[in-house]
Amino acid sequence: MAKSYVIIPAYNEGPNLGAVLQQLQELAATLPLAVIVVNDGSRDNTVQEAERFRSLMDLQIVTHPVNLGVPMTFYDGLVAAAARAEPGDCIFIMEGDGTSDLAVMPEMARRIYGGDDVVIASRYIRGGGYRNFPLQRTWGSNLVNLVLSVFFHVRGITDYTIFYRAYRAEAVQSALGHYGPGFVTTKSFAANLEVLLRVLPFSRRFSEVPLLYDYGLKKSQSKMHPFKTLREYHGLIVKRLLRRI
Ligand SMILES: Nc1nc2c(ncn2[C@@H]2O[C@H](COP(=O)(O)OP(=O)(O)O)[C@@H](O)[C@H]2O)c(=O)[nH]1
Ligand SMILES: [Mg+2]
Repeated sequence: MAKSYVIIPAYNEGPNLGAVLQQLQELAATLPLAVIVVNDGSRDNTVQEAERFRSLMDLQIVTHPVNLGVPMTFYDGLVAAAARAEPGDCIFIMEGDGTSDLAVMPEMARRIYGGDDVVIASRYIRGGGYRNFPLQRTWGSNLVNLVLSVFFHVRGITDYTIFYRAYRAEAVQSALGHYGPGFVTTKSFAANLEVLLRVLPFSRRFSEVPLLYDYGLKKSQSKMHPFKTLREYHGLIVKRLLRRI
């Protein structure tokens, strides 16, 4: 039977991670899944929170002794998942802060098992949206997604910056094999767009499910560095225009 591998990047997510893993443990009763927590040099109780679930679910904890940032976390999480997954399995990336609504996960997995290559939890389709998100960030996010959809337009995709996505394992495995350690070159949250661009050449079918992104669920501080991220989105657009990516 097909299985889902759920990667959770976690940096100082002690206040949220227990609740996220608890929900995943409940979901595992109906959706066969394995969780891969990539603890990125957290200085709080993130590891202890994850360890509580070791005997309760299929849980792998990958630890970076020091904080390496989101791009290396994606890379190591994807490498770990790709090594274990069958080509027809599903690989998720979600957030560790409680904002990735697990209610949509079964539908995302169902679509991957049905032949989609990438399924995105989108804030920009009917039924999706933002709740309790700071106004400047909502505007910023809208604008960035508008710009990215112009430069990177992928049919079926409206949300280019959300972490929460499902990938067909085969697409991830092919992309990792092709790019090797050069899979991620960015240093900020823009890595999320880069991951999408890396799997694109190995993917044909894209779809989205609506996500209500409720930032009020988050109990930890944001680790987004807006300027660094924007600069790197710009860098990826330039590379795209030069046809280097
Ligand atoms: N591994 C790792 N994860 C990170 C890092 N920074 C943020 N994250 C994770 O990436 C996700 C998004 O970060 P978050 O602070 O929630 O950003 P925001 O929701 O955009 O404000 C969360 O699951 C974080 O734990 C980091 O340096 N390393
Ligand atoms: Mg978040």
